[in-house]
Amino acid sequence: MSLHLFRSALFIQTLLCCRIITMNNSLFAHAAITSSLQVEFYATSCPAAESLIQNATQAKWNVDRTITAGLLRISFHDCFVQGCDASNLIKTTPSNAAELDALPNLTLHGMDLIDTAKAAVEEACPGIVSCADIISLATRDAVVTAGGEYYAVPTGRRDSRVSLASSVNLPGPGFSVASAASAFQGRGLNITDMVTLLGAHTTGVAHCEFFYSRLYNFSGTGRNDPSMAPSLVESLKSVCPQASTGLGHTVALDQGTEFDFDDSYYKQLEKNRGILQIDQELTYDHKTSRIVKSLAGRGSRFGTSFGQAMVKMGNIGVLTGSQGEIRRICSQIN
Ligand code: HEM
Ligand SMILES: *[C@@H]1O[C@H](CO)[C@@H](O)[C@H](O)[C@H]1NC(C)=O
Ligand SMILES: *[C@@H]1O[C@H](CO)[C@@H](O)[C@H](O)[C@H]1NC(C)=O
Ligand SMILES: *[C@@H]1O[C@H](CO)[C@@H](O)[C@H](O)[C@H]1NC(C)=O
Ligand SMILES: *[C@@H]1O[C@H](CO)[C@@H](O)[C@H](O)[C@H]1NC(C)=O
Ligand SMILES: CC(=O)N[C@H]1CO[C@H](CO)[C@@H](O)[C@@H]1O
Repeated sequence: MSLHLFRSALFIQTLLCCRIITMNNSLFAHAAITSSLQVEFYATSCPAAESLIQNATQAKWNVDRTITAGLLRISFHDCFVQGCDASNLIKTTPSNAAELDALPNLTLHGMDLIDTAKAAVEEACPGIVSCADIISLATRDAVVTAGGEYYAVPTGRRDSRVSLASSVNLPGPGFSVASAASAFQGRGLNITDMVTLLGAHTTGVAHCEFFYSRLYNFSGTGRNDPSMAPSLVESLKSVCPQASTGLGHTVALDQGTEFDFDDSYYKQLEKNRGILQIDQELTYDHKTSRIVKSLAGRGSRFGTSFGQAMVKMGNIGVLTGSQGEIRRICSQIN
């Protein structure tokens, strides 16, 4: 049996963190097409905004290079749940279990920078710049600071007044390529967009819990995932011992250049050195393997393509005009 057939047989392996996608696909696809965001939306209403956000991001990065990964993951979780409306920054209150209460949030970080940047723009121009736009702009700035290519970020998003733990419905690390692709499709993102956006795994880390079964009991076989390079299996086992429980330690998602925003993630996949099952699976699925090859290869267009895909993701379900609000504090509805 070919490795490909073997792998596609395992299909959806849901970890505790992730429920199966049940979302109404037409909901998000519509919003993605009708976006009315524009580059430099704040040019007259708050001309210093982008520079203030960039400076705050740079200052943070100077002391903490993990901020790039933190922001990228915040962007992904924001846009994929109810649209890019900063709904995942809201703290839970006694009367509302917000998105942050859902299990996939557990390891989100970087919200402190959003608060710092928000405080700076509120001082310059109160009540003008949304938290949702700050997420998008700071993420771009952090990508550029880490060596990625610049892309202009369309803005004009407004912040949601709703955040519900029960609406968190993200693809999980054990999803097959096909099920992950359908989660992206439901938000108006095609399979090329998905492979390109997963390139964000060129930076940041994963906790042992999310790839543990690939080391010790891959799809119930009692053995490691045969598609993982044996040397990587050994080194990951030493970081994630079999007896450990809970989230445990972390390893770099890109075993090449952890903090550089580059195409090394795809090169590692080509060497069977992907960390999450969904990462490695991209090289085995016939729809995605060629995309990985081209992003890993000479003349890779990853730099430019990533920015374009981020702009596309940034359109999902946005609130504009008089919808929602401009939050005064990003972690609280006004
Ligand atoms: C099928 C889609 C995806 C799945 C299943 C997935 C899954 C995961 C998992 C399980 C982790 C490890 C979390 C932890 O241990 O703390 C992770 C980390 C990360 N993900 Fe994804 N991800 C997906 C797509 C994306 C996208 C589209 C982006 C951004 C554009 C992204 C950005 C990141 C980053 C930067 C990290 C590292 C976070 C950190 O170091 O704090 N992911 N992802
Ligand atoms: C899904 O969206 C369609 C089109 O907007 C709508 O007619 C249908 O009722 C929705 N289904 C659910 C389960 O929300
Ligand atoms: C951002 O930092 C640069 C370089 O230090 C500085 O010239 C610029 O004025 C800062 N931007 C704002 C809006 O303060
Ligand atoms: C996916 O969308 C991108 C950007 O919108 C487009 O350039 C590309 O041709 C599409 N790819 C597929 C496979 O549909
Ligand atoms: C591996 O997983 C299978 C299926 O979930 C389970 O029945 C088996 O006990 C596990 N083996 C070990 C060694 O944990
Ligand atoms: C950062 C954050 O708010 N994390 C929350 C994620 O969800 C868990 C469990 O529901 C909460 O206990 C955390 O506080």
